[in-house]
Amino acid sequence: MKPTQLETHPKGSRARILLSSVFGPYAQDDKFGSRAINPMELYHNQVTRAQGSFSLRMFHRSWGIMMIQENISAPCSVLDFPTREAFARELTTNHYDIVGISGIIVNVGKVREMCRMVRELSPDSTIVVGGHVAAIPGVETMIDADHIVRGEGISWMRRYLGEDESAPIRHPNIVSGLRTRIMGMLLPERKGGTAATIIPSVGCPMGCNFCTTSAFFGGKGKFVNFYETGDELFEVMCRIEAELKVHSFFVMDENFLLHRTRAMRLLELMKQAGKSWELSVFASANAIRKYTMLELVELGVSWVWMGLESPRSSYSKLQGNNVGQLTRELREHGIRVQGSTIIGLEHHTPDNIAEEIESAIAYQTDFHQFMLYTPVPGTPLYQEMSDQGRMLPDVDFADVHGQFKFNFRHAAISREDSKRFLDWAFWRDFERNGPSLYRMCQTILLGWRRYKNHPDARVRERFAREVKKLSSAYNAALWVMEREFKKVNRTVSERIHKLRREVQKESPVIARLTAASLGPILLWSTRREENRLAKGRTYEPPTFLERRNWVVATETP
Ligand code: B12
Ligand code: SF4
Repeated sequence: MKPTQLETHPKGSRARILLSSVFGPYAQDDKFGSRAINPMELYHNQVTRAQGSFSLRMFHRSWGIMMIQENISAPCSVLDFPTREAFARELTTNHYDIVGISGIIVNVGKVREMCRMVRELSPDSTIVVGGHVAAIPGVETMIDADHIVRGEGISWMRRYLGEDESAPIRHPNIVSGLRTRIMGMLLPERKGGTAATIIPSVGCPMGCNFCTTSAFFGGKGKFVNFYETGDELFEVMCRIEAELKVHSFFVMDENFLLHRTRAMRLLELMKQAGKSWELSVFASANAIRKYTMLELVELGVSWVWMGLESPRSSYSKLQGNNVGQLTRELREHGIRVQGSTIIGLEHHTPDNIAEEIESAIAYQTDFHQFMLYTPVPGTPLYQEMSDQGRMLPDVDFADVHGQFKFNFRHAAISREDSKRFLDWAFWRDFERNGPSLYRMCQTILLGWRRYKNHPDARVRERFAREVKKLSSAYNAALWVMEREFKKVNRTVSERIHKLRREVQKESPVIARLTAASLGPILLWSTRREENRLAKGRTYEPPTFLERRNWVVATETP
């Protein structure tokens, strides 16, 4: 390791840089730390994983390295989701002065292997490792890197290249998801069909004790804003709207609504310009409560990811909030809710855990993530558990992702039982509430009925867009879900039937026609998918290689 005082790279902005995510395949067990239960898929990994062919499957690019690439003037390649062979090929077919590797804690084995490969195949390269993997105490002794970067990476890389680290942040055009698949159908990827990702900031000032993103970017009271004002954000969104032809944004900010001044200014500008945008946001209950439902609807909030930690826990983000009522209200206003529940909080015991899970499920959120309470290196919780001698010594970092078993000694629940309770929570939510796609359809209908005659044309337009999908493709999906869910829970199947009838009232001809024409095809693909999944089919993201400032590099050796 080099001394902590950072020296600028001798070539400065002329240095050639490779930024890579860790290698796949991911959804399999291997010696580098891939795990079959930890695929590179957000929903199937931790939200809809028990929903069989109804699980929402999609991939997301590695946005951290895309952001860094966009904000440096050095010639830079981004290699996303490589195989080991593709990484080796890139190292040997091009000469790189700097190789940056991005990983999170579960990936430490892969980061180690990639550092080894760089030393062997490109020995003159400087190795820089960033992302959450850097939070592991003593990581310097686990991997052979020259620099290990903790926290925000754009400013670090700019500093290392001798560039202006406080220059405005340029936002890359990011299509939020790719290769989306549901009920055995791969959705077509047409321009503008998928939301764009916007990253206004990293970190969260709430500082919940288990939260790794908050801790990594400074902890309680701290975060890094890329765009301070609503004006800056609006400008970025307008540009991306025009370039990607989108009107829907996935706002990747741990607690977007917490920054009310910025959000309200954004709303003002959206109104002035007549923007009928849809925003998917992460927000804590206390932040959501800073807004009226109408403000949220006008701002285009159509999907909220919200922690539902047990009412008996002491997290300040929940203080004074009746989360059940809030969830109901949001859905009644057409806002899809993705709840997040932690299994294995300090007060959980084998006697009360089922009841706690049942009450979380009773909120009837559209989507529900369950995660094990997990002390992750770098967080206050990890420190506390280490101080108390409660961390289990032999747990592989590849298994510390909250979807397997406890990595610490819980006061009342065993490691084996932690997995049983977690798996049961996913199953029970599916069995009692039905597929998330069906719940989403319910929320869309509620929103449409409430706002279809709203005086603001932007709001009407947004709900009209949503209901169009509901009465066509989604209605065909409802037809299939109603049939297939009889095997799981007849009562839910009847509820789906009722919803379908309601949808048909809104759009009698189209809804009937699509159910009759598309329904049987979807039924066939759903059953085919069930068979494939039963035989162990998994999905992997494609590899991306993107170069920036590359021509300049070849002209100025
Ligand atoms: C999108 C996402 C994913 C995507 C995959 C993205 C990908 N292509 O790898 C999906 C959904 C598939 C995913 C999966 C998982 N994820 Co995830 N994911 C995220 C999420 C929501 C956003 C990441 C992001 O883009 N952030 C915005 C960018 C700008 O920030 P950033 O990536 O941290 O990058 C900055 C710095 O870290 C740094 N940096 C990053 N890379 C590099 C490289 C270099 C060279 C340098 C210098 C700097 C640097 O600079 C960047 C700019 O400041 C984060 C939460 C969050 N808010 O960050 C969780 C998060 C990263 N995921 C996490 C986890 C645990 C997982 C899973 C294990 C799932 C699970 N069970 O929870 C799996 C693992 C998958 C696998 N097999 O590897 C944790 C990581 C915890 C940890 N301490 O390691 C996070 C922090 C969520 C959380 N709070 O628990 N994830
Ligand atoms: S409110 Fe959410 S994002 Fe913020 S610190 Fe707590 S868990 Fe993390």
